[in-house]
Amino acid sequence: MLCGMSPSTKGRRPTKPTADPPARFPIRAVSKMTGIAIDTLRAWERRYGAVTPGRDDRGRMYSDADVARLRLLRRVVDQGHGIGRVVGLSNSQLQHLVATATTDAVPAAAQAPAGAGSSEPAVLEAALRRYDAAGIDQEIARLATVLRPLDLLQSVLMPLLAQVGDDWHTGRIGVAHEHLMSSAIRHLLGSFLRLQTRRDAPTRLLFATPSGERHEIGTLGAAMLAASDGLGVAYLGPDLPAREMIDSVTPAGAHVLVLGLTAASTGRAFERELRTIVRDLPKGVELWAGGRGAEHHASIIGPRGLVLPDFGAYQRELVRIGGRAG
Ligand code: B12
Repeated sequence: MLCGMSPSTKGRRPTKPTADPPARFPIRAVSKMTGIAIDTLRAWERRYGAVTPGRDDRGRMYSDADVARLRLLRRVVDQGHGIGRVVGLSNSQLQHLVATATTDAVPAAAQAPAGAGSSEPAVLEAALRRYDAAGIDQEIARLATVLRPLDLLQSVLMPLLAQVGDDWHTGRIGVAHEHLMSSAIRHLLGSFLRLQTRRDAPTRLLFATPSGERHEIGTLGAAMLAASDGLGVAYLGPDLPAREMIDSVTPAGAHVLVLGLTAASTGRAFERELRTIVRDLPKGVELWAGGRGAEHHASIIGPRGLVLPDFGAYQRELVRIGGRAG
């Protein structure tokens, strides 16, 4: 929805109506979604005011409306129109230009489907029922290109896992489905972590789940977030005896030990492991715990460490120790 052109802004896009949905796509994702090179995006903005993206501490953030307009501009420019000539047109005028064009210059494959950032739960559910691992990978990987790591984790992967858990618990799906979805998510997070891990990061965090706790995805997600924030990460994985963790902290040069605990993290043996960690963790090393089980064991962890209710709280701690908010 774009208002008409006033003479003073000839050639410049009129100011944005406030109704636009929140800006949520970084420039790299927008370049992929529109097929417009990053340098061109910057030039179109700087020289012609094609769109005026929002900004956060990591740079430009584009809204859905920005992406839609850029796609239109690209199609018109692909037909041979000069950006300087068409940038002042409204979206409906641009659509008219496209519609009247003899040939549509933009190949179908280059056009991203509408609502690129939103996940179609039905898509993932249907893929899961068909045991379509590639379909699950593709949908999650698509979301990973358009969402910030924190949003991917908090608004897609964690709710998806909770849904899978409920569906398993109510018998709507089987254990095999749960395994399929959790391994797809584990692999994706693992490859992200590998891509983002830096060897020279000054501040390092060690990640593990205690002995008896085989649920690792929340912890792996936390490791991925720390790596994407530019911090050093050593991911030790699930089900690790307390002694092993304690003995690894100093040689690993870790400043923080991060534990992941789920609702399944219960029992005397488990509590003994936690107490050993709290008692023997070297002084000066911080202890952070997250996941539903962390709140359950706050009385053991609390005096010595931090209980983090969700990834938002966790992200704030990462920033406190030098992470750049991803
Ligand atoms: C995937 C899964 C498995 C996989 C794990 C695969 C893997 N490599 O991780 C496998 C198949 C191994 C498994 C096994 C079992 N599971 Co299981 N599992 C799940 C499932 C579906 C997802 C787990 C997960 O990753 N959750 C992550 C999120 C969704 O959990 P959350 O705690 O709500 O986390 C929130 C925050 O705390 C934060 N967060 C999460 N982690 C972290 C970490 C950090 C550091 C931070 C900062 C934040 C944070 O993010 C979330 C959203 O905000 C859950 C369902 C669920 N709702 O969790 C069941 C679930 C945890 N499992 C359950 C059970 C019972 C089992 C088994 C005992 C089953 C059995 N009989 O064998 C075994 C136990 C294994 C063991 N010893 O640990 C139950 C636990 C119920 C209970 N109260 O005890 C659940 C809840 C399913 C259910 N609805 O009943 N499971």
